[in-house]
Amino acid sequence: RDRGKACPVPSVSELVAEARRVYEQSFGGDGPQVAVCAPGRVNLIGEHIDYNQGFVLPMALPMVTVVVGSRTSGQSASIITAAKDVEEPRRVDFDLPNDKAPLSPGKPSWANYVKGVVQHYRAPPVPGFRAVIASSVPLGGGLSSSASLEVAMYTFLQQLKPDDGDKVAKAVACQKAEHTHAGVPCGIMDQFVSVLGREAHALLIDCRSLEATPVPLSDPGLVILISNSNVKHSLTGSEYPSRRRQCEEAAAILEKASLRDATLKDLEDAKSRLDDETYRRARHVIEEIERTAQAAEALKKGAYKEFGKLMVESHNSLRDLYEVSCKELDELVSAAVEVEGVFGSRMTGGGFGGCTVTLLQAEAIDRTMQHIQIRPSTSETKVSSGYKRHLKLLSLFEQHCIP
Ligand code: GAF
Repeated sequence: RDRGKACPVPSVSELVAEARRVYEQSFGGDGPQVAVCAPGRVNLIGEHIDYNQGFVLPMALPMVTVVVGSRTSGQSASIITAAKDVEEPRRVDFDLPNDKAPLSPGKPSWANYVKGVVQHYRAPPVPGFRAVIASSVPLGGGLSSSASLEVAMYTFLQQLKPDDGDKVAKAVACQKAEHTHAGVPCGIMDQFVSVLGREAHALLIDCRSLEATPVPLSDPGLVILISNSNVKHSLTGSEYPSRRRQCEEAAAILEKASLRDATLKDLEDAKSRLDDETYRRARHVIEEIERTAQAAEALKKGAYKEFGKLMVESHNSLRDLYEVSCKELDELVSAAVEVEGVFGSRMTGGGFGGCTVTLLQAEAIDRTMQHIQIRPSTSETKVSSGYKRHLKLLSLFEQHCIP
């Protein structure tokens, strides 16, 4: 594919057709009874803030994970992944958990997201099932491929055996699955927006109260561009947990329940009691929480220049203070902000690779993509006409079930 071109996102029906084909080939019979999907996300601002109980501003994407499948009469589950770039075995069979025998994580690692959701499903016991997964969310691209799999899987189980339908509790159960079965002590942002994201809106989430305010993003003159550095990130290493630990240590030294409660003055007063790294991590968090609140206000007013400036400040802070960026992400951001009509750009998600997100004027899209020489797997989400193409798709997220 040409460099500098956007790549098309497969539609939900294409993904369902692919999953259905694999299902029929592998399990035979009448084909799957149920098809569901859940979106990935891009975070506009508020990075590494959710586990510090502050504000984040993500939006759901037209890229989704699909699960198709059927209930079976047995006490076991069979799952196949048809997702791209999976290097481990694609099929896993396991016995369903009960009070005496919980489901432990194991190999292949992609199945741990599924097992975690089965373990934490809020209306146990889970009945027997067969399922196939397909996804258009790039794996390890920082766009929440794992949360979209967890939420799609949970939604699938709801179709087999309904729970009480509480959406926030659903997001929390999926987050728990990631903690216990994937070993990532993540915050709530990704699962929350995958469950509660709305079409043509970002979601300002208060990660302490778990209340969310939708912020409209439907200006036809505006485009959100996602650029993939093609550096694969993995949050299962030690960096993500160590950042989280440093934040907790800083909060304890500042005698606060979390860094959400700390001011810059609190931090400066305690500076002599913090090592330099912990100080810088805490400073990023305290300033980023403030930036996110300001950015949400700016977006509501259509003050895109101000929003863009805050995005760049956020990126610089993630690069210099929080140290979760990498050379490729820095280059994408520097290139993007050189283009006339670009408001701002930053890395998005956990970092160490993955994607950048850029806010720009719709008329600047071609020259921006050319200038930053987007890598082949880059894709574009237009909040204007391109996004509307996905309106139908996003309203499916609300039902979480494809007829
Ligand atoms: C990852 C985590 F899963 C989120 O909870 C969040 O902390 C994010 O990194 C950083 O903002 O996506």
